[in-house]
Amino acid sequence: MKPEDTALNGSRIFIVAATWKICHLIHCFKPKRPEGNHYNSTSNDPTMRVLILGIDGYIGWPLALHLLERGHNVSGIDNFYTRKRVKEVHSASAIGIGTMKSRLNKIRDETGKDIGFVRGDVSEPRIVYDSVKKFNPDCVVHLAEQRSAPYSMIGLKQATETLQKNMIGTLNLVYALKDHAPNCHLLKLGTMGEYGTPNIDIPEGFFNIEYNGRRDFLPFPKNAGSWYHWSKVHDSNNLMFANRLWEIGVTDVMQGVVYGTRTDALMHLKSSTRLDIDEVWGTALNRFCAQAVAGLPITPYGKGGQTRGFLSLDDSIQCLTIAAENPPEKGEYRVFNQFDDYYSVMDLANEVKRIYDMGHKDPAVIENVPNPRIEKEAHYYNPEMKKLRELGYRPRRSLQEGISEIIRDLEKHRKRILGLREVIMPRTTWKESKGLS
Ligand code: USQ
Repeated sequence: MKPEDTALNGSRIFIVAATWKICHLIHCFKPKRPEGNHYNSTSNDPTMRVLILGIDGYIGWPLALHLLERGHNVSGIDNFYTRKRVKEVHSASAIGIGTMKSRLNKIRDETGKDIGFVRGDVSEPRIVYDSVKKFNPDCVVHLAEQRSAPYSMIGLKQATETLQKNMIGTLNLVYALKDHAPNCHLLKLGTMGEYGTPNIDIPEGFFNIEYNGRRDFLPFPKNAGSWYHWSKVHDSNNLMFANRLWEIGVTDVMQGVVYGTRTDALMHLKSSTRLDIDEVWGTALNRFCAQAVAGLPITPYGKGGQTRGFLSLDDSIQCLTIAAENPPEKGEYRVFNQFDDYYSVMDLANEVKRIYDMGHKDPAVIENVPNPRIEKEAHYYNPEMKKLRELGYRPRRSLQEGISEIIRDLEKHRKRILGLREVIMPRTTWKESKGLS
C-alpha cells in the first residue's frame, strides 16, 4: 500500500464489508474442540487448565467467559491496576462492570461453574509462583501489563512503572513456569506497535535476510513509538531468551488495536467488559464512537494517515482461544500477528461519522487535532497475518457491525459518558513528558 492509499475511501470500506460478508457466509467459523492438548499428554481430555493474568481487564474478562463456555477450567489473577489508574485520571469505564466478586457470583449463578480468582500483582514473584504451583496450568494467558501508551508517556514515574511492571511480571512468569510447569504454554499479549511503521512489509516475527552475501532467518527489527510499546519489545526479547534457555513453549501475540463492546459469551452470560474512552486509557475507534455519542468532535490526530491493524473484541477472543487450543510444540517460540484488517485513523473517523449520521439528526463532527504523539502521519503499512487464519480464524464481526454496536451500547450509557467529557480530549503529549518534579 502506498502512502496515498492509506486514505481508505468509501469504496474500499464497501469492498471490505462485502468481502467480509461473503467470507462469513462461506466459513461461518465454528470453534472446534481442542484436538488434544499435547501439554496434557497423560490424558485424552481436551479441556485445559487456563490461568489468565489480568482477568479483570477489557480482554481478560470476556476471554475467561469464552473459555469457560468451551469447557475449560479457568482461573485468574488481577490487582485491579487498570481500575485504580483510570480513576487517577478522573475517568471510569464508560460501561459499568461491578466488582469482581459480583461478576464471579453472577457467572456462578448463570453457569453453575466457578472461575478461580486471586487478587495480586504479577510483579510480585510470590504471587506468580504460588498461583502456578497451585493451579498447575496447561496454558497461562499473560494480559496483566500496563497497557496504555499515553499513560507511559505522562512522565518519568509512569515510564518507569510501565517498564518495570511489564518486564518484571513477564520475568516472574517465565521463572515460575520453568520451576513448576515447564510444559505449560505461555500465551503472551504483545502488540503490533512493536514493529512500528517500517517502509517494508511486516512478517510474523521473523524474516529472511541477506547481508554481505550471507543469509539468516532473524527477528524482524522493532521500532516502537512509546515507552509502553517498547516494554512489549523488551518482553519479546526476554521471552525469546527464556525459550532458548528452558524450552518454554511461547506464543507471542502481536495484537492490533481492539474495539467493541460485545462477544457471544458476554451476551449469553449477560455480562459486560470495561470500555475506556478517555485520552489516556481509551483507544482510537472506541473513543471515536464515544465522541460521537457525547456530541464531541471525533479526533483523528494530525493528518490522520496513521495506519494500524484493528480487530473486534470478539475476534480478539476468538484468536486467543485458537492460540490456546493449538499450542506451540515443546520448545517452540512463535509469533502471531493478530488483527482483522488495517485502516488509517482518518478512514475510521469518517466511517464512524457515516454510521452515526445515518441514525441521528445532529451529525457527528470530525476535527483533526494537533497530534500529541510523535509518529508518522502518512506511511506504508503492510503487515502479514497468515498463521491464525491457517489455524481457522475467520473474522466474525465486520467493522460496520462493530461500530454500530458500540454506538448503540454507549447510547445506553450516555449520561455516564457525558460525565467523562472533560477527560476525552487529548492532553498527554509525547514531547512534554514530565521528568523529575
Ligand atoms: N489516535 C487518534 N485519535 C485518538 C486516539 C488515537 O488519531 O483520539 C491514533 C494514535 O495517534 C495512533 C492510533 O490512533 O496513531 C492508535 O492509537 P490508540 O490509542 O488507539 O492505540 P495505541 O496507543 O497504539 O495502543 C493500543 C492499546 C495497546 C495495544 C495497541 C495495539 O492501548 O495496549 O498494544 O493499541 S497497536 O496500536 O497495534 O500497537
